[in-house]
Amino acid sequence: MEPLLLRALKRQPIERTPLWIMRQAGRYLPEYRALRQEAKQFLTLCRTPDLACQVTLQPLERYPLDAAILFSDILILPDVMGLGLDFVTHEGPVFRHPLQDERSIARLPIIDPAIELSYVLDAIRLIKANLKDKTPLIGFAGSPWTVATYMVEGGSSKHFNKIKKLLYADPVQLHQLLRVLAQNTAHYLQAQIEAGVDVVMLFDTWGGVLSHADFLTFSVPYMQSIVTEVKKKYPNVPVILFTKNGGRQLEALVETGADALGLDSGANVHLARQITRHRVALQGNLDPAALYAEPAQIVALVEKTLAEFGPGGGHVFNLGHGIYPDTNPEHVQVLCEAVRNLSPQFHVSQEVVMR
Ligand code: 1CP
Repeated sequence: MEPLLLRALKRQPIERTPLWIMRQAGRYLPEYRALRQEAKQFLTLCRTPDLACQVTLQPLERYPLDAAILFSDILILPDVMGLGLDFVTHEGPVFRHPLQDERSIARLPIIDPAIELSYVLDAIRLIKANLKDKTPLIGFAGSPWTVATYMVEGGSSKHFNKIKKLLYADPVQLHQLLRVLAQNTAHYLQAQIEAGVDVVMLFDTWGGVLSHADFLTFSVPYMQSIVTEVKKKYPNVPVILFTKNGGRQLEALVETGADALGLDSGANVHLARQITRHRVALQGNLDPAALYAEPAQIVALVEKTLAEFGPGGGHVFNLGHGIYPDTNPEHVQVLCEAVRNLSPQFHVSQEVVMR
């Protein structure tokens, strides 16, 4: 039988709700901090398959999670497209060669992931060999719009002035950039699948900063073209789309042909169920800050979340966004046990649910 996560993403009947955690390998784990200190640079972890593999597996050694997620970053792609990525302490990601003019956009290459991103593909093969088919592996990339914000802003941004200026002053250039990114991203995700990932996810972290009309123009079509390209070659590999603050955009996201949509903690789950009408699975959406609560309260919040998603398949438990670095690792164990213990009651036989 297929792993629980894959059956849930395909909206098949399941016996309990699967759980994985965004940023499950990361700074809240002391063993991650130790490896990170040894490697000195975050990017060294990403570029060294053995280290990326070790970090990917760390949370699975501690917790009974239902998926592993490749340890990498959405900004690895623009790095190898020639922008040169650094992570600066207290500043986050910074590109040495941000996109500043038409020429720099026109020069962007179509890359061959087997060459430029071979270290990611090697990491995937190593992780898969270690997971021994028990636990599925999630591969990922950023959405073209989200990655473009970093490429044009030069790093993280609060107000997105530069990319919004490009959007209004020269939309043709922005579309050109998004087209190249969509093509590279589709090839990159196909290569990740060839190397062994079982599911792919697109992180559209900044889709929510666009107006509804601009979201339909500058984010959705490029995610849709990636879904189409991936599905053409790998129709059975589930694709998850996660637009942070995308609760208003669910109909457009369903129409991309994705198998599942991630919901952030602000999303109205009842409304999301009504809009999506079981055409996709839903993933989420416990507030990452809920893990600051006492164990008994965490259990109660898990039950509340499960009840909001309601009975039947098509739900993958997750946080609404990445886990915070100052989360108590013992509280993650509480979360795992609560989802395991409380979710079976939401998956009684179809017959009972129908009545
Ligand atoms: O050790 C450290 O200090 C590095 C912190 C870190 C980590 C652990 C960064 C820097 N990236 C990652 C790994 C990462 N990034 C994963 C690994 C798998 C996992 O366990 O989930 C994933 C899926 C990502 C995806 C990612 N990177 C996103 C999308 C998801 C999200 O959080 O919204 C984004 C926006 C990034 C960019 C990025 N990389 C790192 C940071 C601090 C940031 C965010 C910068 C910003 O806020 O603008």
